Amino acid sequence: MGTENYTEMWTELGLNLPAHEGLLQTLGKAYADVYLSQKNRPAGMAYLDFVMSEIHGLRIEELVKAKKQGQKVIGTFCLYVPEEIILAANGIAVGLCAGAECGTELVEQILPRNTCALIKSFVGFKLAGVCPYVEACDIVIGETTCDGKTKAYEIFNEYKPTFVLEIPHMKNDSDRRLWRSEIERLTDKLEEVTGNKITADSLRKGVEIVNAKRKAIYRLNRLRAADPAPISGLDCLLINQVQFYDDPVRLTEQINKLCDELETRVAEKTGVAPAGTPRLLVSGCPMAAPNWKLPNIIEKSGAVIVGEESCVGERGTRNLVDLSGATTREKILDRIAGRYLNIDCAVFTPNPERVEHVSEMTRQYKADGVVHYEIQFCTPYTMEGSAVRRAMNKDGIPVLRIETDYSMEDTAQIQTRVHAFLEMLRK
Ligand code: BJ8
Repeated sequence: MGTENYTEMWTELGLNLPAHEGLLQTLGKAYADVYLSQKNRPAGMAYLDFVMSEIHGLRIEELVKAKKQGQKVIGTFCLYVPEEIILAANGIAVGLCAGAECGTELVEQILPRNTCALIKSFVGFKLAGVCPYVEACDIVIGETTCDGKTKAYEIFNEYKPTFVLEIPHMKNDSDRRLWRSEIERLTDKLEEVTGNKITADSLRKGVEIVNAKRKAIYRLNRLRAADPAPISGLDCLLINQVQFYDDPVRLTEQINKLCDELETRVAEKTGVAPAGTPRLLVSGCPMAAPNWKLPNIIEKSGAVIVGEESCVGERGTRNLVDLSGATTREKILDRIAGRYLNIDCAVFTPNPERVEHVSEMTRQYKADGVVHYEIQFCTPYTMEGSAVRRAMNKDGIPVLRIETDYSMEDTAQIQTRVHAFLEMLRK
């Protein structure tokens, strides 16, 4: 991860330079160990390697330049915040959820210790002054999803202006009306922050850009049904993580190019691992960058991940906004609201769609087993773990539940459990 020539920019953004330098070194080493050590990677992953090498450099330079030209940067923490509307206001969306331990001592002075690692991480990145994305943001949009996030935004607002969207926890008609009015409130807020009017045309353009990105990622996912799998789960996870930071049009082009290459690999039966390698689906909590611990253990143990049922995965990309017949601003916002309320996050009750989706994905991607990923102290996904296990067992698919955080202390223990699970699958 390069540090050349960006010191002035990082200073202007207010980063804590020594701490930031330490973070870049740790990240660079982790990326080399986890990603660059993989064998038989598609050539198209070179673009992602480049993006990662410049994740705090070139991309931030682009954001800073855009801000100087009057664009606003809008930070988000959840799939429920529609990127389409941010684009329609001529804003730039960046996903801020963080996937590494950072500033833990500072965080634990203001948040309970038993808060999930993802929440501690995004607060920690801000308190430690090491995230140029959050520093570049003009505003962040939070949401009332789980209790931890809902309350953490009150505190986060003391450090960065935070606008909180109310997310219903059920999907009845009254919830749909509430959500639709929240979409209107978000639209008003974005118009105020950016100074731009959101129109039917700008919404249509925003929807087309985001639909194209989701279609490309979905195309990529479908290619993973092949045996041998043409690309690793680690690489697909990276693409899902980078899509929250990179320019959406440029990334879409690169993913489509990668898919062209993968189609050839599938036709030639070229894989990242031999045919017959155990195929696993990972389901559960989101894995925000640079959270690669569990997939790295799984794939280095001799399995291949063929799908992610997660917000940094297919839960976030599978549904498109249907624009057919929607010509007015209101109609397009209706469609956007409807698309987002289909997301089957575990904070909803009841939430049978998610379990059905896990089951459908195991069939589509021919998974031999499911690893259910639960971030410690995440009540919604840990609670749903038993429902996922019961449903998969009915389908004859074994489930391994892993509850962990972002520390590396339990790596050996998880390795042992993953090895035992793979042994059982091979019998
Ligand atoms: S739509 S999954 S991105 S809320 S892991 S912070 S749930 S305690 S991240 Fe999420 Fe939106 Fe739902 Fe997706 Fe809370 Fe659980 Fe922590 Fe979580």
